[in-house]
Amino acid sequence: MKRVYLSLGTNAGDREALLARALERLAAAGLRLLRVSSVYETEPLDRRDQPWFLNLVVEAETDLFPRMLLMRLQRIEFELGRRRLTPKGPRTMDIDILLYGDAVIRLPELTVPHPRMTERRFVLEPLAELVPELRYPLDGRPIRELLEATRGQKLRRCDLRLPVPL
Ligand code: PH2
Ligand code: MG
Ligand code: MG
Repeated sequence: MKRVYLSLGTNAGDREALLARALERLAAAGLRLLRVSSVYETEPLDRRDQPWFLNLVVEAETDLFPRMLLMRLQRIEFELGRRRLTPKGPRTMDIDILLYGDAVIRLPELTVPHPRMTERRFVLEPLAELVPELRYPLDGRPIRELLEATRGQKLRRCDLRLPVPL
């Protein structure tokens, strides 16, 4: 059983409903959900000319191997309407593997820890909420320090808290 952290993001369609549906699908796809962070509304990074996102982080346990986990996540993205038309453009659901136990994975289709997680406040803020003592596995930097460097990125914590399907 591995402890995994996933980042969910959506900026197209009924974002709140999509997050709730994604959590249900995750729970049905071989993941035991342990905790879900607050929901954050976040300014778009990379391509800035697109709507703001809702983002959150999920802590879960799974027996799925990384490749199989990735395939299940991609299937959920597809079922929730994701079509890869414009790279980095608006999407109904993006589910990324941030951490998979303490594994370091470098496959053509999957890099873990997620290569850009250290620069993204929309990942670090919800992740720090769940694991404030976390250090980035590759260099040991505390998450607080990483967060500090992303203060310029705009976000706000939303009032809603999604139910964790068990
Ligand atoms: N995902 C991206 C690119 N930019 N910006 C925010 N705020 N949230 C995201 O989830 C996000 C993004 C590519 O996956
Ligand atoms: Mg992503
Ligand atoms: Mg992705």
